[in-house]
Amino acid sequence: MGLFSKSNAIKLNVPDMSCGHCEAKVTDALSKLQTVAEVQADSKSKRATLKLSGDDTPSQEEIDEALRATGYSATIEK
Ligand SMILES: [Cu+2]
Repeated sequence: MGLFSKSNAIKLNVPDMSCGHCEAKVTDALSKLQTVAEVQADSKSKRATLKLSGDDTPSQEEIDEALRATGYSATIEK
C-alpha cells in the first residue's frame, strides 16, 4: 500500500485562471502543500483537483496562504 492508495481528492474553484501559464502557477503553488500529492488545474473549467497524500485535507486558510504570492485565489467546493 503506497502513498496513492487512497483516492481522496477535493475540488477548488479558481476563477482567475485563463491559460496554461495560470494553470502552471496554481499547480506549482498548491503542490507545495504537504497534504497534497498531485494537482490538476484546468483553466477552461476554472477548477483545480487536489489529490490528497493522506487523510488530511488542506484548510481554506492553507490554500489561501499557498496561493498568496501568486495573486490567484481558490475556494474549496462544498
Ligand atoms: Cu494565464
